[in-house]
Amino acid sequence: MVQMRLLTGVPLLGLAALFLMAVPAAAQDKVLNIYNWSDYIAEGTIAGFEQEYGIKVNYDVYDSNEILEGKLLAGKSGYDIVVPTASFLERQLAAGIFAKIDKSKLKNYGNLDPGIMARLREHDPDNAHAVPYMWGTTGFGFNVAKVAERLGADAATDTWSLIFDPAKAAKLADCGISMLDAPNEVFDIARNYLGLNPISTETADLDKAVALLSQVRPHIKYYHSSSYIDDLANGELCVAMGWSGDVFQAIDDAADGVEVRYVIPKEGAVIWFDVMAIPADAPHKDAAHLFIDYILRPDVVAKISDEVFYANPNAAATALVSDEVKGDPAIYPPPEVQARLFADKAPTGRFARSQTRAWTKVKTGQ
Ligand code: N2P
Repeated sequence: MVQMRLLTGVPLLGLAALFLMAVPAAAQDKVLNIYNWSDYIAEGTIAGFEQEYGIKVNYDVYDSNEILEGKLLAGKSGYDIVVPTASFLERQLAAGIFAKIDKSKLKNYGNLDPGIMARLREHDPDNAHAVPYMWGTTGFGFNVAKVAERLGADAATDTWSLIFDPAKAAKLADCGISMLDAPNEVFDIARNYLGLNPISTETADLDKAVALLSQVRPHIKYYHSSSYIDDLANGELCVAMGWSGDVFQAIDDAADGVEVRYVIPKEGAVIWFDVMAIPADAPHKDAAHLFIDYILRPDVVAKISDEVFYANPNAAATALVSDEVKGDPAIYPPPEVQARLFADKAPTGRFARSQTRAWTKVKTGQ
């Protein structure tokens, strides 16, 4: 029927041309290409979507905003859904690489927490290009016994000095300190530790952060943004700068006799929001909207939070999230903890390039 109407409506097109257009159009929505962070979805989330909609999902993962950004800026990534951090999406919007979200296709959109949507408008005016997925903080995880052995049972563990004070880092180096390979956040945290504006774009402040990070570099086992989950769990690291839920996954997976804790340090930590967005050249935009609406279902997203230990932005889902997760002040921080959190911002232009170079210098020591 549809093809008949098309035939009469477009008399100039030959039958073959119509089929070439119509067949891929029908087939196209049977596939969805998702590019998401590693360790960031529940066991049955994708299978549940595939079953319900008859759409095959290709699911790839990354552990760095910079890697995602590189692919998006190169264009033709083939992805239909990507999950940048909102601060990164903000600078990527200028490149015109995202499609607008068609909210009329999202019947569950009203479940989103209005307070979080207001915060996101600072990155994405009118919430036009992004729907929040999960949010969390950047603090650190530590091995309780190993840190106590080296610093003393009474040593304070609620402070970034475990990583940034060279005397302490030297004592902890043998049991392993890791840092995220997430330059923007690491520099924000270093500037904040030094009492500077965490999102300063002053070269002098960047130089001070580089000096701090370079001083402790000899004590750092590695810079990586996902290996620390297993290594903390197995007792192969004793302090790991990391993302809240990932450290909680390590706590959950910890081997017998390994006790790991997550800390939002007293000096402060980054709060960030990861958002679902559709690349402007995404081949399957209808399927992408179906998937976003599926994630907006309270039961679907509550399961993800329960498994990956990140807070979700869905107000209607909170009642369904386990008490263990929603009752943990380091996952759903109450106001007094939120007061210690600061938002990140991805720099642009010349300063962004200086910061990228500075990071290479920190990591290589040159
Ligand atoms: C998931 C990490 C996502 C947090 N493993 C980074 N924004």
